[in-house]
Amino acid sequence: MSHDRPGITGDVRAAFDDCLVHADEEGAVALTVRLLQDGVRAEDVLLGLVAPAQQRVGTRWASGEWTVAQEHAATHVSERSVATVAAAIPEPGPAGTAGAVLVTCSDGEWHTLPARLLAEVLRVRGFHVRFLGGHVPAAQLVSDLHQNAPDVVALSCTLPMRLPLAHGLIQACRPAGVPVLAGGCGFGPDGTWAYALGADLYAPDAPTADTLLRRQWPPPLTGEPSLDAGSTEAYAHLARRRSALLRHVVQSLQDRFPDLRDPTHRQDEATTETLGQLLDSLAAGAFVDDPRVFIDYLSFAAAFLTARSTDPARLLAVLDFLAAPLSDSPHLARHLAAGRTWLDTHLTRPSAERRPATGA
Ligand code: B12
Repeated sequence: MSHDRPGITGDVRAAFDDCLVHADEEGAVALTVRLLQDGVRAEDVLLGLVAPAQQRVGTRWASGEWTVAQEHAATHVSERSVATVAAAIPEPGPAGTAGAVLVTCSDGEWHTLPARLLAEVLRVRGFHVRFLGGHVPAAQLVSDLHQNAPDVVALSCTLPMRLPLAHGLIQACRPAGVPVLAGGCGFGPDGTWAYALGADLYAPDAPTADTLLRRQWPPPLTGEPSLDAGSTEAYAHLARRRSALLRHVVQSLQDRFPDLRDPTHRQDEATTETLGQLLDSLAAGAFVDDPRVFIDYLSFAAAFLTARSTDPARLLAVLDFLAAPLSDSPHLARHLAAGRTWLDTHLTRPSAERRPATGA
């Protein structure tokens, strides 16, 4: 995505960043209003200012420079700015004169800002947009489809670990005959996983989405999932045992690293959440049969732990604890081994300290 957009100068970017750093909502809103009054296009504010600033927020949070609270405050400021732009976008003609797009995230997905940016750009470009936000279960989506009859569902996925749930949403649109346009980093490089799940279209960004939608409107229902039975069975195998596996890994980890035990149980919650995400990433990787999903999560987790002064080699121990219970699924064992190889190669710990892959 190009950052060089008319009216979005280095000074403007620095001023907006400053608003994010200081959680200055009023300053961000005033800056946004001024840019629009100066004739900067709404789309350029959304994609040339807010989106890249939000990506920098991600870098600051992941590197430990910012706390979660700072990230939340900054994201809220970005959301205020998007809302300010949205309020200035003229409504498209009456319903029926422009295409109707329903923008949604799958369940388990709370990254609503990327979807909202898409929604507003499509609105600027003349579509009628209905925005459902984050964490939408398939049954709720279907009921909304019946009530509001959109021409297209635009599905945003940021976390690859939510791919199986995104698949549920895509398939839920089928009986209603509504095509699905997929987008967001969670669908992988070039939208590989969007097509595997049966999406009809994939676009890496909002302008490309607009181009694709206008090329053939409404888009035909061409998507066909290409998941093999072994992969979905391996996913289901892990999903069925998720709770028991999670208990086993949390317990084993706390036994090995007593500092993780916390009498107030506050730490337990964080450990359980992280390990749950690790299991979901392994399951999602098995589902689309691509080791990059699990490796992508391990790479995030290793960087996240390192930035918070926790030895990322603990991830190796986690994979060891999973090796025995998952050895009955060659599919899952293969994805686990790929993750272990990645950690072995990328963690800079003396190899003598590492435990063998089978040492559960
Ligand atoms: C803000 C944020 C959050 C906020 C979200 C708030 C909100 N209202 O959106 C909160 C705090 C909820 C959050 C939580 C988590 N987050 Co977060 N988050 C971010 C952050 C910093 C910014 C996201 C964002 O707005 N990006 C800016 C937009 C503009 O970029 P974009 O996503 O590429 O979207 C554009 C295109 O992809 C496209 N697009 C998007 N959707 C669609 C859909 C269609 C149809 C189309 C055509 C196009 C399209 O258009 C968008 C606009 O240009 C990112 C860092 C980052 N670099 O993005 C991490 C990030 C996404 N989060 C991450 C993680 C890990 C998490 C957590 C798991 C953390 C945790 N340990 O709990 C949780 C998961 C919560 C959940 N279940 O969803 C990781 C994901 C890593 C991975 N590969 O799995 C990231 C990348 C951070 C990092 N540096 O590692 N997060």
